[in-house]
Amino acid sequence: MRALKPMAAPAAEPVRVKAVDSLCPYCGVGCAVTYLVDEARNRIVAVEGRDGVANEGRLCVKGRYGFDYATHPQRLTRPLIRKAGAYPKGPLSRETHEGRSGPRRPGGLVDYAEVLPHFLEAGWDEALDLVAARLKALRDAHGGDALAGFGSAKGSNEEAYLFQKLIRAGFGTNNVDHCTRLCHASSVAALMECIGSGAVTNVVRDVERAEVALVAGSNTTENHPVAATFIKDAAHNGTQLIYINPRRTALADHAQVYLQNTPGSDVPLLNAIMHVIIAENLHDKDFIERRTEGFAQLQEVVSHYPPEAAAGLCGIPAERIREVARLIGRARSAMIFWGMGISQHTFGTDNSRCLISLALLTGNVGRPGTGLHPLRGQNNVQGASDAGLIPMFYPDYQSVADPKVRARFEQLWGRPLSPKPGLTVTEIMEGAREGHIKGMYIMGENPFISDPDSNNVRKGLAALDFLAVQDIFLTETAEFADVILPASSFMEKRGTFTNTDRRVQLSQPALRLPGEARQDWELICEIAGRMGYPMRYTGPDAIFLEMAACTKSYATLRYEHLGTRGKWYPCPDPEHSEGERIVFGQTFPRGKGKFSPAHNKDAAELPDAEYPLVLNTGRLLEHWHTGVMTRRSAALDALEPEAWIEVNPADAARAKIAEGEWLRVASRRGQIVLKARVLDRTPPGSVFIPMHFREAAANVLTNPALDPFGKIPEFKYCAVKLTPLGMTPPKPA
Ligand SMILES: Nc1nc2c(c(=O)[nH]1)N[C@H]1C(S)=C(S)[C@@H](COP(=O)(O)OP(=O)(O)OC[C@H]3O[C@@H](n4cnc5c(=O)[nH]c(N)nc54)[C@H](O)[C@@H]3O)O[C@H]1N2
Ligand SMILES: Nc1nc2c(c(=O)[nH]1)N[C@H]1C(S)=C(S)[C@@H](COP(=O)(O)OP(=O)(O)OC[C@H]3O[C@@H](n4cnc5c(=O)[nH]c(N)nc54)[C@H](O)[C@@H]3O)O[C@H]1N2
Ligand code: SF4
Ligand SMILES: [Mo]
Repeated sequence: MRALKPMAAPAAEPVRVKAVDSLCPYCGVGCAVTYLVDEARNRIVAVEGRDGVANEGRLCVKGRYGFDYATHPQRLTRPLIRKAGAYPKGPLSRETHEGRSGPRRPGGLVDYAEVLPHFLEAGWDEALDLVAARLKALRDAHGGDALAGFGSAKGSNEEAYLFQKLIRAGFGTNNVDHCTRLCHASSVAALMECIGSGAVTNVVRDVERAEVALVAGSNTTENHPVAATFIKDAAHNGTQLIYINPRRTALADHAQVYLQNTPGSDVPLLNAIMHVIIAENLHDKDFIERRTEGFAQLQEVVSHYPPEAAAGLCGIPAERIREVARLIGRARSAMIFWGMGISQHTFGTDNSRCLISLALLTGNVGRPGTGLHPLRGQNNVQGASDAGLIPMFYPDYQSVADPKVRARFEQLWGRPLSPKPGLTVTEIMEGAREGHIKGMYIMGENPFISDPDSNNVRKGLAALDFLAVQDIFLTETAEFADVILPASSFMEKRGTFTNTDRRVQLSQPALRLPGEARQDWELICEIAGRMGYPMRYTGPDAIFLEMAACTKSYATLRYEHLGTRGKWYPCPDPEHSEGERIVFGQTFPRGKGKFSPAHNKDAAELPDAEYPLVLNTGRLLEHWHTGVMTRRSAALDALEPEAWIEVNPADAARAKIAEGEWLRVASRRGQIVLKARVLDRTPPGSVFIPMHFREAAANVLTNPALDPFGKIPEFKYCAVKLTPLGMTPPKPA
């Protein structure tokens, strides 16, 4: 026990606080924190960074001040059942989603007063029986493939493992997916194809040992802020930082070379860089010979991209391309990081293939200060994928279509399993619209706001015969639900979480559950049992043991050895080792690394006379995705309280748009209203909208067109037009 003055209370009396060593609940950096908890009031009073391997005491504003969502008065505390006849389903407070956005509700939260009257509070047995009975009836009448589940990268490995097990063994379908589909699915598709593993090869902090670091399509300072501090430190200590992003975000200020390329032009830019490296004989012939295949194909494709030709496509002068190629080609070690600006395109897999080719071409894998690092987003998106929350894979990326693998899992789980790979997030929503997906269980995701083309998602969610949502708040998605199950937040649970570095770390409960809310893992088991598939565990450690037994990369990990600092997987020695910081020094999981060259392609929807601007969407430091958590955090909400759109000064002048003016933004799919910020960070011809604000949700506008390999939507590119509406807030229509 430590004595500490609480942040908020004006008490003169010191409050007794307990220190709980755990993790930050937000991003994939996986910072280690200590929560200082007032146990009597069940409140976190302060957060301190601790000596985690990923953060060494450092925290960003979310880790430090974003904890209070967990004790927000709107936490769900009792199960809710939709009243008979409370239709039409869907956001009852629908100010945005049909173009009627505006300042009506500045807090930007679901209006509980408007929504709650459509639901009845229920007891646990009643709610769980209803969920199980309805899902079971749909399964028995239409087959398992009429059901689907979205699991959560905000939950632990144990929760992800149980969730996919319930869907596969209990529902009888592989229709289980999660937000990785909207995130790095294309990167993973390319990594699996080219090296045979989707996880990072080197940890973030290896950047300290890199001569060159290339960061592409990542707003690192806002989205992986603590990782960015290590990249910035390296840049100040001699690492040559190359930064590729059409939008000039803060990392550009620390880069040796900043390349502000045309949106969607990474393939021609990277091909031209590789063209120069080969032309100037800077490629690593020994590495190519020993460790790769397909070099001739790469050579052929990049021969079509001399810098002078590529310059016209990517907007970077030929001489600058040569400079960058020489920087990378001559470096003894170069490390590559990438984010959503690479992955979220209809050619996201091609973008990643080119980055992988660049690493293979220059022999930059498997050594200190080299490697491939797709920066993973959610605090447990790496772990949720490892645990099998993916429609085509059981845990550890073992194919559901492989009869031998399937037989093993049938034996382990005691049920016949479907040999058919399941549908992805976006395909499931389409299936709901078409009527062949009839029932869903959504845990810890908010697809109505996070999936592309909200007006179409609305049709899918509303068409379901039955929807159960398990969350900590009544989200926009939960407004469509038939049953809402109040679950545990990060602050209330114990479990393992795998960060972007493959570091498996243990969380500890800091708070007691509010009201009658229950642990996520228990709810999954309750539903399974009531559907006739008993799942019984004594706690998260027992679930972890079962998962580790069928997940090779976790096989040697045990709760009792993880300590307060966790371990990297793969971890050869259960007792002592830290795990592997760098992998693939000798060989790749697929044997040889494969060059998979790609030609330049256009985005699915290009600007034209009617919709002349390119829309780029993404994130802000202070907010988390659909805003459910961070807009309920007092400090974070105060820092970024409302929606805005970034417009380049040249476009603003042409359209006579003033700073702070209200704009209508329309695409072919919908329209929203928000305030203009005139800033030259976004290049002329493009605008940027943060995705966090439900009252002006970016996804009303976005294009659901998919990358053919990763099935990821084109969140980073569609065509929009702006209409200025003056300085006074427009009345909602
Ligand atoms: N504060 C905060 N942090 C987060 C999250 C959050 O919601 N809020 N979410 C987490 C999650 S799940 C994820 S996946 C990560 C995402 O982290 P990032 O990958 O940084 O994601 P985005 O903000 O979507 O931005 C990606 C960048 O790509 C750029 N870009 C757009 N088009 C192109 C292009 O054609 N080429 C190139 N080279 N760049 C382009 C954009 O301008 C933007 O700066 O963040 C994680 N961290
Ligand atoms: N336009 C546009 N759209 C995008 C993107 C973009 O860049 N642009 N990025 C995409 C990406 S990369 C991602 S990852 C997705 C994210 O999309 P989502 O995963 O749908 O977004 P979140 O807001 O993180 O939703 C998390 C939900 O989990 C709940 N939750 C939090 N903790 C717990 C818990 O412990 N238990 C339970 N049961 N629930 C919990 C929260 O209340 C919230 O409702 O968005 C995608 N959508
Ligand atoms: S960098 Fe990520 S994990 Fe670290 S404090 Fe910030 S949000 Fe949390
Ligand atoms: Mo993500």
